[in-house]
Amino acid sequence: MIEQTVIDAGNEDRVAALRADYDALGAHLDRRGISIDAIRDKVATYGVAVPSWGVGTGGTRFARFPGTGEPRGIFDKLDDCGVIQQLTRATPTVSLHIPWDKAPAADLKAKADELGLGFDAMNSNTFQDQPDQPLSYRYGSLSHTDKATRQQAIEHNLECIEIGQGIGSKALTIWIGDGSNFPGQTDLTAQFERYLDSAKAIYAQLPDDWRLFTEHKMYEPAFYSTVVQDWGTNYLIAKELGDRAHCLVDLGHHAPNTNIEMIVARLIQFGKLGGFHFNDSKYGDDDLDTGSIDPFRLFLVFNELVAAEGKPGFDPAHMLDQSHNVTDPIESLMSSANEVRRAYAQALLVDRTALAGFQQDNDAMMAAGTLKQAFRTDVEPILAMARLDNGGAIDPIATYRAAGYRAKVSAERPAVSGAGGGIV
Ligand SMILES: [Mn+2]
Repeated sequence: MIEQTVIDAGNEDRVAALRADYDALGAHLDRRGISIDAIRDKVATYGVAVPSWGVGTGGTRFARFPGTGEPRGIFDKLDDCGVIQQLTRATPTVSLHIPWDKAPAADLKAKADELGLGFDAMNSNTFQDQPDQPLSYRYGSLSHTDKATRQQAIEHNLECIEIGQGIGSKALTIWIGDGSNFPGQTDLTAQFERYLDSAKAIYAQLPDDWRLFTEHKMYEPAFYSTVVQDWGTNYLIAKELGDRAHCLVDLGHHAPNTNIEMIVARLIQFGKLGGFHFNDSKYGDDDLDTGSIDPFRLFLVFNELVAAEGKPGFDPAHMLDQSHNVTDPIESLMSSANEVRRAYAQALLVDRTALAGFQQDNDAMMAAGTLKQAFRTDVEPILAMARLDNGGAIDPIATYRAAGYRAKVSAERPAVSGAGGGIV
C-alpha cells in the first residue's frame, strides 16, 4: 500500500486549486439547476471492479513485453488492486479469473479484507488448456463435439461458482473461445445447441442469489465463426436459461461503428443487461484503456444507464477488462476507473426533461445539443472531490509516481521473461 503521508502531501499541494475549481463548477451547475454536491455524492458511491488479470502487462498474439515488478500471483495482484482502490476510491472490488487466481478461499478473503477489497464476478477459463487437464479445448469447450470435453468445461464453471461462494462473489461470467476457422468446419446450429445444453447444466447449479453473465464476442480466437458472436445470440442464451441469466457487454467485442449504446438500451428494455467489461478499441478487440479512443461513445452508453436508473431489477455489474501493453497497468486502471466515473458524472448532468421535450418535438438539433452540453462539461473537480472526501488522491497517477510503488515492488518481485505472446 501507499504511505498515507504521501497521499496527504500530494493532496495538500492541490487542495486549494481543487476547491476553487469545485466552487466555480458548482456555481455554473447551479445556474443549470444542478446541485454539484448531489452529483459528487452519486459519483462517490459508483464503483467499478478491477480485473485481476489487468494488473499484469498484457500482450498481443506476437509478443509480450513485461514491465518491472510484475505480480507473481494472485496475492501480488491483490496488493496492486489495493493500491488502485486506495488512490481512486472507485474500485472496491476485484474480478477473479480461475484457474489463474486459484487459492484457498480463506486466504483470498483474508488478503482482500486486509486491503479493504471485495470480490466481483468470477470468470471461468475454458479458452486454453491447463497443464493438468485431461481433455483439450483445441476444438472448443462448452460446445465441443465430445461430451466428456463439454462435461469437463461444465465442471470447471461449477468449480468457479464454488470458489466464488467462499469469497462472497455473486456472479459467474462465461466467455468461451469456441467457434470455427473454416466454413463447413462445424455445424453452426448443432454447435449452438451443444453450447446451450452445457450452459443450462451450469445454470441449474447456480446458487439462488447468483447471476450468470454470458459475454459475446464477434471474432477471435475463432476467426470464421464464434458461437456467442453478438448480442442477439447472447440475448437468446439469457432468454433460454432463465431470470438469473443476463448478457454482459464488453465494449471491445463489436465491429467498428456498431451502435453499442443502442444494444445497451435494448438489453435494458428487456431486462437482460447483466453488466459491462469497459475498455476501448480502435479496430477490434484492442482492449485499450477505457475512454482513450472514443469518450463520447462511453458517455452515450452511460446516458442510457442513467436514464434506466431506478427501473425494477436494473442492477448492472461494472468491470474493467483491458490489456496494457505499453503503460504501467496500475496507472492505466486508475485512469480508466476515472474515465468510467467521468462518463457517469457527465450523464448525470443531462437535462432529461428538456431532452424528452426535444425528442417529442422532433427537434434533433436541440436534443443533440442537450447531450453535448452535458458531455462538454469538465467534471474533473467533481471526480477529484469524490476521491478526496473518501480518503483517496486528488491526482492518483501523480501520487502513485511520487510514492515510488513500482520501484518498491520491483525490488521484491523478480523480473519475468517476455518470451511468447498472449494476453495475460
Ligand atoms: Mn471481456
